[in-house]
Amino acid sequence: MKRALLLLAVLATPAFAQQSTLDAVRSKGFVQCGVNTGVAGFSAPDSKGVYRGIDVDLCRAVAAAVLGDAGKVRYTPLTAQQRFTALQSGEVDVLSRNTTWTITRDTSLGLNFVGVNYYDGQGFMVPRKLNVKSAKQLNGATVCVQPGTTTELNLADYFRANKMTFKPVVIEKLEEVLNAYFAGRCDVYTTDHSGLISTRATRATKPDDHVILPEDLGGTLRAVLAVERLVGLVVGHIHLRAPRALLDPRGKARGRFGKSSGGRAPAVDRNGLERITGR
Ligand SMILES: N[C@@H](CCC(=O)N[C@@H](CS)C(=O)NCC(=O)O)C(=O)O
Repeated sequence: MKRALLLLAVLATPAFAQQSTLDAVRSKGFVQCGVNTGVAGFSAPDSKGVYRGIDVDLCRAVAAAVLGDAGKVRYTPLTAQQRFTALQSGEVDVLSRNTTWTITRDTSLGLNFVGVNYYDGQGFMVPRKLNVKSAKQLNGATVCVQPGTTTELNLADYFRANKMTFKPVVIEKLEEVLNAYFAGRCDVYTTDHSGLISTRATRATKPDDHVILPEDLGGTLRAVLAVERLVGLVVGHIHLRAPRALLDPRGKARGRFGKSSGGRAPAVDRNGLERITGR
C-alpha cells in the first residue's frame, strides 16, 4: 500500500506528469495568453470587451497556427511583477506582453525569449504646465514607476549618471500608477516610449497637457516569451511570415509607419504608434 502511494506521488511530480505546452494547448482547445492589463495599441479590451492590439494579434496568430482558429485564445492580464511567475507556473502558455529582452532575464528565468515584436526605448512624461523641456531638468523630481520593470532600474541609472536625485513613487497596478500621475502625486511618469504615447493618447483627459521629453534612456527589445522551444518555434514561424511592417518598425516598415525617430535604433516610432492607438 505504502509503495502504491509512493508511486502515485512520484507519478504526480512534474517530471512524470510532463506534457508539452503545445499538447496541453491542443487538448484544452485554446491558448492562454499572458498580456498586459491595458496598454492601448498592444493589449486592451475595446468597448465590447474584445482584446485588441499587436500583442493580442500575436496570441491570435499562435492560436491560428496551433488550433486553426485565431479566436481560440483566452487572455490573462498580468502586471509586470506577475508576468514571469505566471509563465513559469503554467498559468499562461505564452507571454505576449511588453517585456524587455535582457541578458539577466534570458539567463535566469528558465524561459525562452522567442522573438522581438517591437523596438522601443524608455522616456519621461511630465505635465506641460511644469514647463520642463529636458530630462536634465528633473533633479529632485518625484517619479511614478511600476515595480518589477527594467524601467525602475534604468530610472535609477539615469539619475545617478546625471548626478541628479529623484523620489520614486513605486506602484504595481497600471490604473493606480496612472491615477497617481494624473492626480499630480508625481511630477513625472516613466515607462517605455510606447507606453507613454499610448497612455497620453488614451488615458489623459487632455493629451496636450502632457509632454514626452526628448530623452531616450535606451533601447528595449520587446519580446514574446515562451516556456518551451516548441512554442518558440511556432512564434518564430509566425514572425517569419508576418508582414515586417507590423513587427519591425525599423525595417521596411519605416515607409508605412512614417517618419522614423531620428534614425536612433532601437527606438520607438511615435507616428506609427499613434496610428495604431487611433489618435
Ligand atoms: N519593458 C519594461 C516595462 C514593461 C511594463 O510593464 N511597462 C508598464 C508600463 S507601460 C506596463 O506595461 N504596465 C501595464 C500593466 O501593468 O499591465 C519591462 O519589460 O520591464
